[in-house]
Amino acid sequence: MKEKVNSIKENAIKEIKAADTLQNLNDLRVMYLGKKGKLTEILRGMGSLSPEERPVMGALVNEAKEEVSNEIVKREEELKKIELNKKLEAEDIDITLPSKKTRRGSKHPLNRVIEEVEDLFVSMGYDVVSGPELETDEYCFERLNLPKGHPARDMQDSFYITTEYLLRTQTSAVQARTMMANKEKTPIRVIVPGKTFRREDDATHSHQFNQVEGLVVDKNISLADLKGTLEVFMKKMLGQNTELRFRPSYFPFTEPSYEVDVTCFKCGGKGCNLCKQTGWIELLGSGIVHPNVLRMNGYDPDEYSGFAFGVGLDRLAMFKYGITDIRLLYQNDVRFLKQFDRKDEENEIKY
Ligand code: FA5
Repeated sequence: MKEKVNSIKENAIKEIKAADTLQNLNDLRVMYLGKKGKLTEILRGMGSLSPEERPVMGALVNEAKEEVSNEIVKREEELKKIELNKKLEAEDIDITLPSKKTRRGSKHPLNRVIEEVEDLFVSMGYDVVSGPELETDEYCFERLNLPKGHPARDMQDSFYITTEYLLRTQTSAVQARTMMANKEKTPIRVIVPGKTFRREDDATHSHQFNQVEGLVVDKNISLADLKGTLEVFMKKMLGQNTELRFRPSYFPFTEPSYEVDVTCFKCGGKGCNLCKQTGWIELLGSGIVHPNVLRMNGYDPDEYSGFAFGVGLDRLAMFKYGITDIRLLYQNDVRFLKQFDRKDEENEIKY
């Protein structure tokens, strides 16, 4: 029996040393030390021994079990190390490989134009203000010298939500809001970029478009201030050679009023389908603030005068980037948007 114990032990130690996985090792643990394991079975069979032999054999088997168990622990440590090294090798990262390129979107042409306009006017001392897109009839029309039933209301085809509320047709609504909000009735110099809405739809008209309103109210403001400001504005945005045409027009909230056209960028003034053969494209409306508007919004027209303008920002973007259909600005076609790369944003963080 003694030889049997020794031979089981030696076999066990040999097999444990040769085990090449933790699973393998565990199988050996069960095979030799488990409830039905080879060494445990010998302990069970000791009933047939004499009372003197039993403690001797018991001690021998327990010693063998301990040796086998120690051997298992040793091999387990070795195998764990081997497996960890294998894992580390498999997960090895080559930090010298080039990184995956992150694809970045480009800034929408309209946002570029809006930011450029804001920067220009802020540099000239203007404040940038905003107003609600869902506007009341009072601010969109009445406070701009357009009482209910005024024939000039037909100039703009509006989206009414209720009889009192509409989607604003013009950023001019914020003219009245700004004058009313200025309780001390001090001079005003603001621009208002924002969305506007009308029931129109063709290559140069969209049902949703953007305008930037300009309003200056102060003492001794004249037409020369308006003209000078618009010249600086347009030349900065469209280039020093840009030609402007001031065409007398009518807006109920300005007197005199002008529409300002710019040479058609598609045909260079020769006449084409885009400019309806006129050689010009209308870009903005403007004028000297009507005394009624000043009065209605709390300014004394004998003391104050002002100028105002409303520019179509979509048209401005079309001019600047040579876009011949306004609808492209709202379709989110990546092939179109991708063309506006980020080369003028050199100061931005590069990835
Ligand atoms: C106005 O909206 C006036 N509020 C402008 C104004 C402001 C006049 C201050 C006097 C003083 P008008 O309807 O002409 O004016 O529109 C101004 C500009 O908005 C147009 O010249 C054009 O560039 C742009 N615009 C008008 N309708 C559309 C449209 N449906 N789609 C795209 N742009 C448009």
